[in-house]
Amino acid sequence: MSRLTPQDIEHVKAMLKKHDEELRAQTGTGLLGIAAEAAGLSESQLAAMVAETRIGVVPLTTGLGIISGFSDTVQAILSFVGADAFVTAATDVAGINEAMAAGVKQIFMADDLTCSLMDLQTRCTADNGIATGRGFGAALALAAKDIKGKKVVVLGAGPVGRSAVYFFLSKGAEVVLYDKNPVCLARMKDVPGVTLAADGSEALAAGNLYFEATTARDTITMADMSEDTIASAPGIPLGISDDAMKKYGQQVIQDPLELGVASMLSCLLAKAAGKALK
Ligand code: 2YC
Repeated sequence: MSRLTPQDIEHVKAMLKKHDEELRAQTGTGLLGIAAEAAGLSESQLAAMVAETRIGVVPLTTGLGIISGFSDTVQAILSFVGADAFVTAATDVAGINEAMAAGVKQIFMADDLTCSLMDLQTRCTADNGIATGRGFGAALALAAKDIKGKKVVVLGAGPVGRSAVYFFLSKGAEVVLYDKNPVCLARMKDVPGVTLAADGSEALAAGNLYFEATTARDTITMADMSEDTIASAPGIPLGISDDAMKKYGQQVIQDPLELGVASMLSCLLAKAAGKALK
């Protein structure tokens, strides 16, 4: 999983409204609607659930430490989709205590390995990797109108890619999957509806709906794209080459944190309401 840099997220807060409009143009709905689709909720159901939240975002100094702007950006994304969210003044355990004293219902925390939103009442949790796979998967499915019976190409079989595979399968799509790590790829070999590709080119040749969830650059280039391509690309750094982005950028769904955090919220609230995420 890639660790964000302050540069990755420095413009997110100021661009939230513009990004929401871009997502609406690409998928037919905004950040809240995509997050709802990711969790199997209607937008109005999610809006009603979000209105009942009170989320403490607690900065953690463990390991490689604080990422400047990370907690504030998470808080801005949660607030943008209607949550009552705040960043604790204290970090680490003191921050958790501060959140408890402030009567929070949920806590958001991220160390170097795990990023999680937790519901104190139900003890449900939502993981950033799993939610990001569902959120970017939902965005691709919405942008493609209907993926039932269609082939979706997934590059990257890590936590995000695998979560997206299961989301696409739940929507009746077929998946062609590639990961350069044969161990990661082999984990998915017996999943019904999943075909393993021998390399990236073979995978990309299988269809024009792309899901890019690798940590490599230039996994998708100009030669792989056309005006019919739709790509959903959570991978950091962006896997789509600069020249392909220049020509086909409107057809690429991407952001460093917004869809993942909004989908963590929707997946947590769905689970806390007893809805099993199919
Ligand atoms: O500022 C803080 O509280 C830091 N402990 C946050 C570290 C986050 C590390 N994880 C990441 O950068 C990415 C995020 C997209 C979420 C998952 N991995």
